[in-house]
Formats: sequence, C-alpha cells, structure tokens
Amino acid sequence: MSKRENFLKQFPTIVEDLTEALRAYNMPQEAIEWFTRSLNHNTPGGKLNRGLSVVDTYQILTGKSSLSDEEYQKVALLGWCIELLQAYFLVADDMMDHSITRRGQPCWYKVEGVQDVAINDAFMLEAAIYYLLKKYFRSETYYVDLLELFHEVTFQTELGQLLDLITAPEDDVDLSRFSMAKHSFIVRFKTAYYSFYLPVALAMYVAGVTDPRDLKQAQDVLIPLGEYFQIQDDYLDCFGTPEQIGKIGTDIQDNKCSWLINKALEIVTPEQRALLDANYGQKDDPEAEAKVKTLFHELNLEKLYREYEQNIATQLKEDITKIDESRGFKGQVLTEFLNKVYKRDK
Ligand code: DMA
Ligand code: MG
Ligand code: MG
Ligand code: MG
Repeated sequence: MSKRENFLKQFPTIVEDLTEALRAYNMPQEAIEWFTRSLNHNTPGGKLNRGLSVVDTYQILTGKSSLSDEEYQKVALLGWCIELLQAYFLVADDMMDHSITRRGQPCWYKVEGVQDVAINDAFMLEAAIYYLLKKYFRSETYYVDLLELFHEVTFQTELGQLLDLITAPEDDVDLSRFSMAKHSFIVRFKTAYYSFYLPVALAMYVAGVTDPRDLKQAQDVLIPLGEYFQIQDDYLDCFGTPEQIGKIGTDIQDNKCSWLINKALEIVTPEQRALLDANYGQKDDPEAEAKVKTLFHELNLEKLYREYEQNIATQLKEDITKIDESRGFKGQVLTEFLNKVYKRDK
C-alpha cells in the first residue's frame, strides 16, 4: 500500500471523531450530514504532500524505518490537521479568487446549495484542528507549542492572503504596484509557512528536536523552498492544463501579482507593456486573458522559469549541505522536501 493510501485510511476515523463532537451537542442529523459532506469534499482530495511530510519528517528525525500503529496514528493525525488547515484556506481562497474548480471537482462554494454557507464551513474546518489537537495531544508537554505554532502560522498565512488580495484589486489595474520583491513577500507569507515550515516544525516537536537554532535552520531553507513551490503554482496557473493541475487558472483575470507577470514586466518592450496594461486583470474577459497568455508565450517565460528552477534548486542543495546536525536536526528532511517539489507539474 502506498504511503498516501495508508494515510488516507485514517481519514474516516477523523470524520468519526469530528462528527462525534456534534452528536455530543445533540446537533440535528442534517448538521452532522452537512459537516461530513464538507469534510469529505474539502479535505482528502489533493496530493496530501503536507500531511504526508509530517510522517516522513518524523521518521527521518527519529531514524525509525517503521512506526508502531499507535505512533503512526499520532504523527499522521498532525498531518491531517495540516490538511484541515489547507482545506480551510482553500475554501476561502476559491471564493476570494472566484475560482471554478479545485482538485478536478467544483470548488465547494460552487456546489449546488452551498454558496455562502462555505464561509462558515471554512471556519468549521479550522475549528476541527483544535478539537483534534485537544483530543489527542492535550496531555503532551508540547501541547501548547503545537497550539501556538498552528495559531502563528495561520496568522502568517492570512497576512499573506491579505497582501495577495489588496495587491490585486478588481477594477483598478496598476501594474506598477507589482515587483518581484513584493511577490516574494506575499508568497512566503501566504504559502511557505503553512505548506513547508509547519509540517517540519510539527514533526520536530513530536520527535523532541526543538532547539530554537534547529527550528531556525529548518525555516531558513523551508521558506525559500516554499517560495519556489508557489512560483511553480503561479507558472502552472497559466502554463499547466486543468486536467494536470485540477483547477482552472484565474491569476491573469484576477489581476494577481504572480511570478509570471513580474518576470514579464522585467523584459517587455513599451508596446508589450501597453498590451499588458490594457489586458491584464480584466475579469470576465477571456479574450483579454488570451492576449496576455499569447504574450507570455512570446516572451518565452517558460525558458526563464526553467532557468529560475535550476538556480534555486542548486542554491537550496548547497544550503542543505551546510546544516548543523549536532543537535539532532537532519538535512535529509529538507532534501526529501526538495525532491518532492523539484520539477513538479501538478
Ligand atoms: C494559495 O494561493 C494560497 C493559499 C493560502 C490557499 P493561490 O490562490 O495561488 O492558490 P491556488 O492557485 O491553489 O488557488
Ligand atoms: Mg486561488
Ligand atoms: Mg489566492
Ligand atoms: Mg495559484
């Protein structure tokens, strides 16, 4: 059985735990069914890389090639808590980005009969994290560390989403607002902390590798790695197919400060710049979007992206060789992450 299948096997138990909370409050059956449907639609359908990484990282840090059932369930539970956090962010993100599909199915707010109830469903996906942490980790010495970590990383992500949104106002396209520096700032906050630092830091707490110098060593590589991951997401939004990535790209019409538009702005002629000024960020205008896409192809952004990818991978590999392993942290944790991400196409 693949790691992913094994991880997925735990999900029904998690749904059972969470719906038990509603039963304990005597919630009507229709509420239990709604929450169950939201959990199933929004949590398990993705690559599950974040969740799986908690288990992988824990195994590397402890040097254990296999885990007892009890130990596995405990670490995997934390993995599922990240997947719930991700589900919470994505339900809201798809509403804010006016997206249509996610993971090859309609976005939750687009499902018949859901619409704005999705806002409350997002909050409930977040609340689920703390219900599970309390149920399974309440008596651990590091319980408060887990709570603080989830809270801090959630806040960082929300700050990133705030910047992402206010840098891309509807009906006010001003490409001079964008820059690569701004892009870097946005994506580190909206993606890198929760997708890369969080899984490793969680595993470090359970494994007892918690020296602040080690948390910092992890963070110093994982944040640039997370930036690279979001640059891939930006690239695939335009150059990936919906079948490949499970979602229809919206960045051009949404006026997003993505890596592609920033790269384009660095190299365009004045005529090409005028085309971008006129056609970028035109919501409900597929023809304008198509003109921008054609220009992105003409500018050969694909080649510049491949160059970026080579350079960042080389840089990260070099940084990983400098990790100080004397207190128990291991560079291999970071290498595994880099390998999962490098040259991904979905
Ligand atoms: C994703 O940014 C960030 C969060 C916190 C969900 P995005 O809107 O580019 O993601 P996607 O392309 O998956 O909608
Ligand atoms: Mg989005
Ligand atoms: Mg978004
Ligand atoms: Mg995207």
